[in-house]
Amino acid sequence: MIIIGEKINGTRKMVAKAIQDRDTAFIRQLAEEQAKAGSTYIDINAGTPPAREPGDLVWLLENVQAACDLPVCLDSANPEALKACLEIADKTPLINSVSGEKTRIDGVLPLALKYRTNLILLALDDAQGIPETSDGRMDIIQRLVDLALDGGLTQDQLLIDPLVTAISTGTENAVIAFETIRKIKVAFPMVHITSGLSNISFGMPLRKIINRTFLAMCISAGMDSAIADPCDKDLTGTLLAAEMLMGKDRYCMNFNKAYRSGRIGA
Ligand code: THG
Repeated sequence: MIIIGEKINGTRKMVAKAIQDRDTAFIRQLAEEQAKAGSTYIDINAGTPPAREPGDLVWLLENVQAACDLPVCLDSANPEALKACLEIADKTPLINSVSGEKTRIDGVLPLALKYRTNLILLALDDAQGIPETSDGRMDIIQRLVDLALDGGLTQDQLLIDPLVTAISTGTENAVIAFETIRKIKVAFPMVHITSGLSNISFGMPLRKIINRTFLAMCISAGMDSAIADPCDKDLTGTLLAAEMLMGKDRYCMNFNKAYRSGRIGA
């Protein structure tokens, strides 16, 4: 599983304050704990206005690089901020993200191609927003994968986000995500599939139970990455159990190791 640790996100109040105050210790702590908990990438999202974002995102990147050995996931649509980070990143980042929107294709895709980064592709565009059907989402994904491969990236460098909408606003919304995941696996066997988990449960009680169950069901449909909090032991336990049950954990080694080291369990 490719785990993208989501905790350094400026939409969270504590992180916004740490960015404002340049609280280096706080950000380094978040990077370190997510690295220890098994992250593959550390997501950084400054969530600040465009004029401040390049400086803020570079500051976050410098602190993550000082705190751990993991590459970052650059969670920004701002070409200036992305470029500044790509110039100083010491490991190949993951760019989050390019969609079918013209501003992203013109402003972000060329940076991913130039720096040969890994790249998240989102199933939405200017004309349709997020399509209501899995076939509508596949049309956009097909176009974006073609652009990325024509530009020299490999399938293995791509993570596709089928995009998740709230179950409270549409009975079929999780099913559409499962269908999209299955179709991506058939069309592009070597790409990775990722998703955030919290959109599914907007407007519902007991959100963590819904998020965790959704994660297990996405993994069973073929998802092999998640944007999540790896320090959440219940969530990580569900993730490792689902992966093991899918036949992707030889001798149950990952699950047992995580249990023995205290990453999962009470
Ligand atoms: N797809 C892609 N990128 C994404 C998302 C996605 N980036 C942003 C987001 N979704 C994933 N990241 C986060 C980061 C933090 C939180 C949720 C998602 C979070 N939320 C708390 C909650 O939901 O309760 C509230 C905030 C807080 O703790 O203060 O922490 O889908 N490609």
